Amino acid sequence: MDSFWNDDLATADPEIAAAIGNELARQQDKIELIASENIASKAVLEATGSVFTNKYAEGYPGKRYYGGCDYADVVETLAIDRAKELFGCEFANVQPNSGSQMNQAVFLALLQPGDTFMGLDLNSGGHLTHGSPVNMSGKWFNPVSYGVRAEDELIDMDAVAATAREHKPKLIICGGTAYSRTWDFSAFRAIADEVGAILLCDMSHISGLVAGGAHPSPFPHCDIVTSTTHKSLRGPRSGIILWNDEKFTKPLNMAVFPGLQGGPLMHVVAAKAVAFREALTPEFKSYSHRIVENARALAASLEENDLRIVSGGTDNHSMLVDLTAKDVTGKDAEKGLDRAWLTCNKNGIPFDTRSPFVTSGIRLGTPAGTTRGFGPAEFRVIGKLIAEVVDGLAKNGAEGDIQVEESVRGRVADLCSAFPVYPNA
Ligand code: DSN
Repeated sequence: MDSFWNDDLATADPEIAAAIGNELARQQDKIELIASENIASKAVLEATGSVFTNKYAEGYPGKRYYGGCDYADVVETLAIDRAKELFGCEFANVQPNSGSQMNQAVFLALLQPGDTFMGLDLNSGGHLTHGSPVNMSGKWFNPVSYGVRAEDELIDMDAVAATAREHKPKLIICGGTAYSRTWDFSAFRAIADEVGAILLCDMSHISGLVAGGAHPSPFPHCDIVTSTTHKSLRGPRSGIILWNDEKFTKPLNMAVFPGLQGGPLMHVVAAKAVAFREALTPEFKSYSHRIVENARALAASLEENDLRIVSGGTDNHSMLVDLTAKDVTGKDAEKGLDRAWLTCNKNGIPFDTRSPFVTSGIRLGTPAGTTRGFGPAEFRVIGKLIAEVVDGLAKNGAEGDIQVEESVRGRVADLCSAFPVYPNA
């Protein structure tokens, strides 16, 4: 028998093993503030790395194109049942490989090329797949965007209604990647009903909050709900589609397979089932509320330290920090904070005059820090540390203040050792 079957990774491939070890150390030693990232449980990681990697299971439970799918059926059926229970809906497709593919499946199922749809503008916090001109959604369909108001940086529902009346979209998408306020799903429903549109919520960012009751549910208002599973929901890197009306079942299932995908990633489907089970627990409910409490503490601390939060605060897990008054770019802030072991991403702010490669803001989120155990006290400290680094950049330009960054690294190290990631790894 070839020995490679039984070698562990360190023996079989020391270079990849070393990179994985270094990534674990990075996640342990730096504070993760990217709003779309999290730290999945060991059980989720174990399922993701399981022998289901080896299995083809094209089709759906009970109707496969391959033999040997008994246990694939078990995990997919559990994943479907748990997703339905978690989000209180009638139907679920747990096969989409990613957020982009879940949204593509909705387009393939319900629209024809050239059809008009509405989504939140990327510059106001939308997503590439909601109509960006560089994405298939913007190239093959006719997107009409809505945005936030200049005065308060909140979604202008009157403008959404006026745009919908003018363009009569077939589909309206609510949900985004950098909008920190509560979505008014019933207001979107009223507009969709008035113009005869299907209403899709892409709740990827907030699905963990919805699961735990820390953000209102898009059901029953939305016809279809999509979500990635690795953000606040804390599962494996993947996507799901949920709905209530049976008329969508065949088109959506056919769009995922065979429309877009072949064999589902059954190891990831198994991990999704594990994550949904975790999210059904009272502990997860408490976690989801702590994410929001921590985000409010972080936003308040940043404001106390002279940094402006877009829209004046947050209702969810995330916030955009406007660095315009400091004359610091998002690009320099991301780099300076990384040097200080605080990981985040540069992000355009509403009406940003800088390019997406530079930007005037950073996006911050609390799901990962909350998972490792940080509470409001720690997030208040983190807000102060961020402000110190940004002030160093404001004073010295892109290279920042070396001494301040060194001092921040020390305080980050203290926080990270007090709240370890995978403590027994
Ligand atoms: N890239 C994700 C995010 O960071 O929000 C969205 O797909």
